[in-house]
Amino acid sequence: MSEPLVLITTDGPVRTLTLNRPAALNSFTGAMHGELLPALEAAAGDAAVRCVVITGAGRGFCAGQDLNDPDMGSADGGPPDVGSVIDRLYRPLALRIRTMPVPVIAMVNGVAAGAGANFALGCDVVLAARSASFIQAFSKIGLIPDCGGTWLLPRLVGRAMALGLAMTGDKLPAEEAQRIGLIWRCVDDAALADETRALALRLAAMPSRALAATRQALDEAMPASYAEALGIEARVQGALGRGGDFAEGVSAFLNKRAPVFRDR
Ligand code: T3D
Repeated sequence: MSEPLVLITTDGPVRTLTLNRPAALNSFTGAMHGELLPALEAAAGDAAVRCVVITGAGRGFCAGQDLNDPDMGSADGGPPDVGSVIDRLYRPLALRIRTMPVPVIAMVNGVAAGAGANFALGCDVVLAARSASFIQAFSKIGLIPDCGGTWLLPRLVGRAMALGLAMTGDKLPAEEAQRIGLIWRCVDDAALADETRALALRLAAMPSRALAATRQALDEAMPASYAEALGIEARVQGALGRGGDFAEGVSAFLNKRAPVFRDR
């Protein structure tokens, strides 16, 4: 039997999905997409999962689209229908990450290039090994940033930096990525797994519904006016206020005990 292209492991409330094509730096094939999206769906539907970690096997995180994948080609042997690949495979993946009911951590263990970089950047928290790097590799093969890159990059680092990264396709070391605010943090390679586990367990113990709503509210408020953002906050906060986690959080605070959050 062939190895799974996405390894799935569970550590208490933390579900880890490991992209598993190390010989090709875990680049995306149609088959790998075919395992990844269902693995995310399964994590989203499992009430016991309260945080998801995504990482790569071997020395890389993900080198983007596998440029050898026959799924890239057009059915009639003409030029590849890249738009359809994006629509069929990357769009649902990027949207799924952004709508998970629990926090998603990208544990970037090595190079993240092309759609692999933007897949990581679309996650809620990006923790990278100091030796890792981020490459907007698209311009080198005549494409634009995809997997959410056109939306994410200027919002994370501003237009000037986004254009510089996207046009040059230069390799950005993890330390520099942290310095410019592209990622949350970079840590020593040897500490990456432990630091990620500690953060994942910490987030898993927090109110999942509020964390997912925080992501949603930030994304909604991004293009909104100040007044509209205040309206979004009132609506989202109103819904959270009716949930069990808010009652539990307040009760735990008043009774000087640790809260146990359950909402998802
Ligand atoms: O349909 C569509 O195309 C739409 C979707 C587009 C989304 C995209 O992601 S477009 C961007 C695609 N990605 C790239 O262009 C990156 C290509 N890879 C690289 O530039 C380099 O591999 C890296 C800078 C990421 C790493 O360089 P390095 O020197 O550390 O490793 P390497 O030797 O280049 O790669 C190691 C192996 O992985 C090698 O195979 P080999 O020679 O040992 O058998 C290499 O061919 C393979 N590999 C790396 N990236 C890809 C890949 N194979 C297929 N596709 C890849 N993207």
